[in-house]
Amino acid sequence: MENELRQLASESEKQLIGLKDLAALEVLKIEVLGRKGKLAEIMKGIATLSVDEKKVIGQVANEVKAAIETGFAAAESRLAGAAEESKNAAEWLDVSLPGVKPGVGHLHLTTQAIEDITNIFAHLGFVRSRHPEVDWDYYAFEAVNMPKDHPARDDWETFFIAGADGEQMTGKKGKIVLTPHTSNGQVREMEKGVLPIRMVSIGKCYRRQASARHLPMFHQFEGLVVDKKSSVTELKGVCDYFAKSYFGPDRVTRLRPYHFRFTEPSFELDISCGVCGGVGKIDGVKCKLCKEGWLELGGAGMVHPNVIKAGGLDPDEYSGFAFGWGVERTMMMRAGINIDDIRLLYRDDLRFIRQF
Ligand code: FA5
Repeated sequence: MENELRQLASESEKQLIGLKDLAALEVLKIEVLGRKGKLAEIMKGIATLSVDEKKVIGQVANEVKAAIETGFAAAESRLAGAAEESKNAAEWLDVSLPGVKPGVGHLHLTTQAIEDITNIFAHLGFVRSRHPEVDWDYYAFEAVNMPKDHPARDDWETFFIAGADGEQMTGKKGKIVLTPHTSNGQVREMEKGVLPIRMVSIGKCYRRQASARHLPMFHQFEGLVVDKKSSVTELKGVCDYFAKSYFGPDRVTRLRPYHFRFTEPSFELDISCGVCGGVGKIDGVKCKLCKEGWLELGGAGMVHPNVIKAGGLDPDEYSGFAFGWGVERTMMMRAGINIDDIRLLYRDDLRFIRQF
């Protein structure tokens, strides 16, 4: 029996040396030291021994058990160390290597233009304001002197909003529309009752139009000044300041007589062409961009007395001027941004967007 015990000790010592991992060690441990393991099997025989033999064998058995357990503990710490080392090797990380930089985007060129425009007008004391994109047709038309059924409304090719029943939605101030111009903000701003007004309202506008020069959704910036005294000279000064700040100090503007229902007198504002310098020709050949030296920026004029009245003010006491220009068209005119189809701006083509 003593031999059996000593043999078990040397056998398990050899087996422990050959073990590859902790899982195999666990299996061997149950096989040798488990309740029904080899050591327990040998120990069963002790019951058949005499008292003296029991003393001797009992002592040998204790020594062998302690030796085997020490062997297992040593093997366990060796295998655990090896496991830790191979895990570290697999997960090794050189923290001194430069990291992978996440891509950083930039503002869309329309957003850049809106920021530039806001800042230029802020220098003149214009405060940015916002007015609804979904509005009653009262503010988009009637309030700005375009009565119901007036044919001029057709120029604003408007989207009307239908309810779930498919019928036109109406509210307390008329039909609900997607506002086709930012001029809906004129009377809304006056209704706030804070005077004098120096507002620049920049927002989205919607029209049933789509072509190389027309977007169904575009942005306008609407300037409105209402004060006790205001003049065409001031309007021209503001236009010049904007043109020089946004396009460059060499650019000049001109006001060309026009007609809008909400301004009187009304103008179209032109800006001298940046390509031919306002001459209309380059080396005797017609300028391809402007053909005649000027590019159209948008509408402007002195606020019509009926609009002042609609805003709850007395036109004998207050007057003002207003202008409304397209953000996209203005931005496209700026030197370096010559694109031949305005719809490119919103096609989400990153090859295009990343250029600006
Ligand atoms: C108006 O919308 C007037 N409310 C402007 C105004 C305001 C005049 C205040 C006087 C006083 P118009 O329809 O011309 O005007 O549009 C103004 C500008 O918006 C145009 O010059 C153009 O730059 C831009 N625009 C108009 N329709 C589109 C479109 N479908 N896509 C892109 N830009 C457009």
